[in-house]
Amino acid sequence: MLIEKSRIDEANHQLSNKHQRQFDYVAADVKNLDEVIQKIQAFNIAIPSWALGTGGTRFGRFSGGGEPRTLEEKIEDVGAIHALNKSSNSISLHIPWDIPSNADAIKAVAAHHGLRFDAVNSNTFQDQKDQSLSYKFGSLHHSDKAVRKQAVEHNIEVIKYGVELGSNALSVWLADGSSFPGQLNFRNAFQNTLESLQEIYAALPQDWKVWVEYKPYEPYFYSTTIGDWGQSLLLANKLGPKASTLVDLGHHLPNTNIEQIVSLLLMEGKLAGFHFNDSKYGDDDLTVGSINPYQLFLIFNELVEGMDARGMAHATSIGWMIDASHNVKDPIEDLLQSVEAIKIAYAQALLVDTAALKQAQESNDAVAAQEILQAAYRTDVRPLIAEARLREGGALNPLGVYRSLDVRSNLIKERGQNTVATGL
Ligand code: RM4
Ligand code: MN
Ligand code: MN
Repeated sequence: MLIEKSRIDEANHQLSNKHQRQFDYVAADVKNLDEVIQKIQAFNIAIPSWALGTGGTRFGRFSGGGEPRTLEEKIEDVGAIHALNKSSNSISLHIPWDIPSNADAIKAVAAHHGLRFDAVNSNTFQDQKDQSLSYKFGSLHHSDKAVRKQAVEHNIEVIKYGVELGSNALSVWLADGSSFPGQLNFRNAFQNTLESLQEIYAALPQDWKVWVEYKPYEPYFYSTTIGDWGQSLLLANKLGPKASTLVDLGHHLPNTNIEQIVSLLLMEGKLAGFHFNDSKYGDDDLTVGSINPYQLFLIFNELVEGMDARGMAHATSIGWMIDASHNVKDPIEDLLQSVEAIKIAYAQALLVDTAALKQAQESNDAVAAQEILQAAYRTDVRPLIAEARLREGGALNPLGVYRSLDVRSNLIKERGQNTVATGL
């Protein structure tokens, strides 16, 4: 369903006075206001094609209806999100959940909504119907060379789809691991993974990158072959300059200092991409910022500081993507909330008084450091983000417009109550 610009303008008109009041209040204290707004305007977060349907757990799945039945319909949903928030201008495909049968036609649908294709993702954690060998005991790390070869070939095929769509990165997440002590020889598993990734690396086009994602557990519960950022970085360093590490916020054991990890990966020029979500316990894949928005801010503070130290463009030098699952909420509403939370944390990080913080660090003034960080974190930056959206032609209140236009009911009418989207 296309969201007409006139409906957005109408809704914005009604909120205009209130917005102006709130904007003026916060803007008065922002140094380099125009630069800050422009950076917020430029910052986009990719939407994964697998997150537009209802997610499930191993216990069940409760669909809210109107789920996209095809890749085209998924693109339409991302188009609706982007029309409202002007901050989600790309989509990331998971193959084979979403195979573009006609790349040109799919590209045209995406372009119609102002979208492009972000990183493509391979899937060697599930067996497909027509597949000859099983991934039950892993893929790129498998003890059997024939299974490794099948998984390598799948990744190379995913690159080919990506090339047709104009994407330029392959994102690899492996479920490979073990559930019981003694099941695996860790070194062999690592070496096999490295060799398989080397073959995939050799197939990357000139301007392509490969992003190596890590995860400490699940679906296997004793070991994961790429279990943490050290193992991912080790692989990326051995592979070469086109390889780097992808950080998924949910892929850390509780209380891990993720902001320190991103700081060091940036220092090494090895932070490739980001999967945003939030969690209380593990890879919960909850709405970004719903559990621990302060941690998200601290991560963004390191991201902004680290990217500035290397002269990197915030919006484009790292792949920003949501990787979440929606079991309870309407997926589109959940994604709108996630994008908003990311932009809030980013805007707050832009407000940190970096010169004062540096001084506090050099004089070991922990009190001042905390005051500086929390002054930025406690600023209500929502009017700045709304203003950036307005300047891009989006809605002052995306969620409000989505609800007042009753988009979900229309999608249910159009697609049906019991449709099932491919994905998680
Ligand atoms: C994994 C990981 C990957 C994602 C899959 C669906 O836990 O986060 O990035 O592609 O889930
Ligand atoms: Mn992920
Ligand atoms: Mn995950």
